[in-house]
Amino acid sequence: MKELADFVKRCEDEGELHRIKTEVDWNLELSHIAKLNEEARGPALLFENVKGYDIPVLTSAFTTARRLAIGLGLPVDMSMSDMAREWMKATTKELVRPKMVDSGPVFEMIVKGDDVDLEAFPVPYMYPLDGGRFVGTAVYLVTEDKETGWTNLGTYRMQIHDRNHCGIQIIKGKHADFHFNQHKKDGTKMPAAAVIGCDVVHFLVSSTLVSAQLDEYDIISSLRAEPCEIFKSDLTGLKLPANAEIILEGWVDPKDLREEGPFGEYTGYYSGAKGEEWPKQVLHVERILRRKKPIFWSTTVGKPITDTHMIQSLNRTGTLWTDLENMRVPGIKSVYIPPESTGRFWAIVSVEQKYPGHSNHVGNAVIATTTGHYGLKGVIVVDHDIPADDWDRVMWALSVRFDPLRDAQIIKRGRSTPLDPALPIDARQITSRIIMDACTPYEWERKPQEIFLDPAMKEKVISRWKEYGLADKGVMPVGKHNL
Ligand SMILES: Cc1cc2nc3c(=O)[nH]c(=O)nc-3n(C[C@H](O)[C@H](O)[C@H](O)COP(=O)(O)O)c2cc1C
Ligand SMILES: [Mn+2]
Repeated sequence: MKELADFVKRCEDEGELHRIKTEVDWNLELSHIAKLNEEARGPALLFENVKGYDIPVLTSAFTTARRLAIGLGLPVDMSMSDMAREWMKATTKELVRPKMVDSGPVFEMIVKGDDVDLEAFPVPYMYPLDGGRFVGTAVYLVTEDKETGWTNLGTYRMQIHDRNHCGIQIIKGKHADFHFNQHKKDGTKMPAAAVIGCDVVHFLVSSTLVSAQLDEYDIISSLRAEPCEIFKSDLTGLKLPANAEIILEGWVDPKDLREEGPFGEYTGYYSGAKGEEWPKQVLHVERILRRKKPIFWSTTVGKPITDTHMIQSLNRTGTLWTDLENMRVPGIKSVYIPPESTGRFWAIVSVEQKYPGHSNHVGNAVIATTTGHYGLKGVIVVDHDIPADDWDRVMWALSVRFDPLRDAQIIKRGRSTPLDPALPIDARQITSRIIMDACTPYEWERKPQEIFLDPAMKEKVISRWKEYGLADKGVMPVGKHNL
């Protein structure tokens, strides 16, 4: 898969795409259709007739595990945790490097100077109290490190201010913030480009906590097991994807900071109310590279579960697992950051214990990783018989293997996210965390006796299952429970 249209086609082939041909307004209607569709776990949507525009809008691309699997080129019935395992495997080998090319479909149309108009695209207005139209949701910003030449891809929301300016919400400590600070120090403008629509893996990776100095193009190429095609821009000098739909190119002036938002965020609350947040960077768009007939990609945000939460769940589980693997923490069986936790606030890890305190080692390791040290509120560790993504059994473990006084540890200070509505609006830099160890202590000599079925009788019953007439009723003896 090389471009966004390849994903759309694969979804269509799998019955996972719906084309909306009736006229839809970009002003609230489009986002409300998408949100209600996502609540119902519906298909990806391609809005082909957006009022006033002849460019289609793609939403709900990744609302289900099935479509994430399609996007990653994995078997469609793979679970989120198993997909994250594949992610970990692909990114803990020697990384595949991108390939430099001279041109690509994104050069079909070049719009410059006074012709630049961000409202030429069918940008949705999403929630009633939003501060404007957000041109960047399924977007990534490309920036470069002045000292090391490291190229970074990061997904940061972008709001249209006017024809050729959009605000960017780069949260402190994000990689584009590192690059911005270099320019702020020198008083120079930062070259930057916003990419909207590309091979879908680009977006999965740009919204991922890949470690600093690691080039996201390498991760993209490694997940695809094929070099992605990039070119060096003659305008900004940045390395940009040749197969993108739309690229907004220009620069960020350290002196031009403006209010941005509010925006109905993935937490289920608005963020960026007037006067309540820090002023945000602005992309001055000098040139637009685009296809003649691009697909405009947008993601709904808001309350879980939308495709934003599914994306975060998958890619953060992937990077957390990669980090744990790189730390050589033994015995990890599965890892999961549930989309219900907005795809970021809670992690669950299953471990096969091999020494006293092993499960605690895992809990502490999680919160020391790049993913786990940022915004995470809690980690639940379970024994190896419980898959991390089997919530029913995780709750069982918290009920029968967990003693709060012994097994919970509160860590008082850690990096938070300014979007966390559980923290006071003027004190969102730091959060506490909890480690909940729901494993039976390894060192116990007398362990409680767990119930299992008689293995021979279980086999016999399964072999005679049809005779009992239960199969005809659609009841099959293969639950996920460890009986
Ligand atoms: C749909 C979506 C929107 C996001 N919006 C923002 C945002 O506005 N600001 C931000 O700092 N991070 C945002 N994130 C999270 C970042 O993309 C993520 O932290 C990523 O690691 C940033 O790239 P970096 O690590 O290279 O800085 C968003 C993620 C998703 C999936
Ligand atoms: Mn990065």
